[in-house]
Amino acid sequence: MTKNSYDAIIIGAGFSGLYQLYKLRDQLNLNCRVLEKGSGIGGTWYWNRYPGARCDTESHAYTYFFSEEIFQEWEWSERYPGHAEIRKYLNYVSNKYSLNKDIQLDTEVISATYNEKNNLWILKTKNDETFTTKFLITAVGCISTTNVPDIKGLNKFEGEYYHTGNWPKNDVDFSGKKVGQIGTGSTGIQAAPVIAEKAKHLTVFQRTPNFSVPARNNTLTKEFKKYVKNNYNELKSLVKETPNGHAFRISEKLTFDVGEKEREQKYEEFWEKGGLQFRGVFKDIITNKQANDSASNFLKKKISQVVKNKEFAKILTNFDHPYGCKRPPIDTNYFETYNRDNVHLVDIKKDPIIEIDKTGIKTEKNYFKLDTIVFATGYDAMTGTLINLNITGENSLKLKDYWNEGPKTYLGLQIAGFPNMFTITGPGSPSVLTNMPTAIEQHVEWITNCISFMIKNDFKKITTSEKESVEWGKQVKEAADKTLLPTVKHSWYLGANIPNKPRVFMPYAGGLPTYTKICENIKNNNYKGFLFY
Ligand code: NA7
Repeated sequence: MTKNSYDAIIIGAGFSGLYQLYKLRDQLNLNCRVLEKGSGIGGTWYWNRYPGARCDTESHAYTYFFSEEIFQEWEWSERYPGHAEIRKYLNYVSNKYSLNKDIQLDTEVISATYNEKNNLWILKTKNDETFTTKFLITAVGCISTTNVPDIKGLNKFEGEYYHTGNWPKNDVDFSGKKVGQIGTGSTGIQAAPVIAEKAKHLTVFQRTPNFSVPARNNTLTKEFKKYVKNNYNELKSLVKETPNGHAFRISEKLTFDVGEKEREQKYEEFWEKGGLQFRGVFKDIITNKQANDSASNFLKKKISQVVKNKEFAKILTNFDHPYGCKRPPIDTNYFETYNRDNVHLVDIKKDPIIEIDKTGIKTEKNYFKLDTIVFATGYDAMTGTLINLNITGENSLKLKDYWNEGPKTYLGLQIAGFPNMFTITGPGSPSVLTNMPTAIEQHVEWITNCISFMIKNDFKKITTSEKESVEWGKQVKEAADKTLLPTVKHSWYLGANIPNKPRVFMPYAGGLPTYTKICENIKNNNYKGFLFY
């Protein structure tokens, strides 16, 4: 084997890339290389260092479960891990298994081309290196290609501007600055309170209001840490059993199984508990519009009670979608931030941004002088990064063209016409609808088993068919249509946040346990739907 020639190349060194390297290298003894664009490991958490950047999953679930040793050795400090602590954790895992020596940093893959004659993938990098590999595994994350909206005049702005997903390594100094923040998704809701505390003034430009429940973050007590350590097996089983891969269960009760008084008590109880588990208060919140209206009205009432400025409260609660059907944010003092004297809110649905000039943002009715603009405007999610890798499969088929009308995959794991390539948490898998490390472990283990099966049977090539992909696409659609999720107009789950992106509901909404069962049945049925040569 020549230099730069591998059994497996993994693109990306986040949660998925690290675990995949460990499994293929240390379990299957393959010669592996991880190629990572960043100058450090961490994936999402390498890039997302914006003020307030923190995971929305509780730390005792946002963790690897594959190794009890890691689980017992590592100790999270807070209920929700912050970005720096997550990087520390991933570096600890990487050092523990000596993964670093097989990770090449500062290496951006700019193309991947399947060579049919030799049944190999050829990868080119930005720094002009060429690699070949038998297996290509994309571990590029679902939300890693940033979306900076194409606003007229942005290039003329003389202040500083940043996208939250590409935040400078050295912290940005907001002191004495007039800051404008565009976007109020999970990221914007985390960032605004922290920026407001540091900046002279913050103007938030909101397109769509977002439901948010208090995170109720705190430092973990000794007792809780002990509980976590003593319950490794229980927690490991729990995250695999719940539809979203979190360490909380969704209630079996339906919203209208109980009377009004009990319903309100439940909402209050879950509001006090805080976090994403609010969506588990009743079983039918995401599937029944009336049930959803009830929960949405409770949240609307809560927000209106917090925000003192009546005009702001109206803008913040003028919802156009059901609760939980866009990715639900959780927050620390987000709505309270609008009670500060140095914070202003602009409803850009009513007063749209016209252009950016040298000194600020011009809306239809106003002008906002700014020193710094923060784009918390999200991502070209799920397909953007894969398409940008410039992947070409059999018969010179480009992924970009194959996905012209939306992503087509088999199980979100493989793409017809792209042999020996696996996509960890690809479109068509539960991915972003779950706690990511849980979904990642399931995918990595499935891929490892599949490659092991090929090695044992001396198969050189795995692919899938167009027919299977179309069938799987129908199942993904059916699962989504059983919920209210596809009813949202502006949802990145549907690609609707990116101009001209096809509108297809991309993640599998049938729940992680159902999905895992489907994958296991396929595996146990000699990988039905896959073709081996
Ligand atoms: P999101 O959830 O996509 O939020 C992006 C926000 O930016 C959202 O409020 C958008 O409004 C707004 N946006 C996007 N484009 C524009 C333009 N052109 N003009 C004005 N406002 C715009 O991204 P996040 O980074 O917050 O969260 C991503 C994921 O990270 C999150 O779901 C978690 O999984 C972690 P819109 O709602 O589209 O009207």
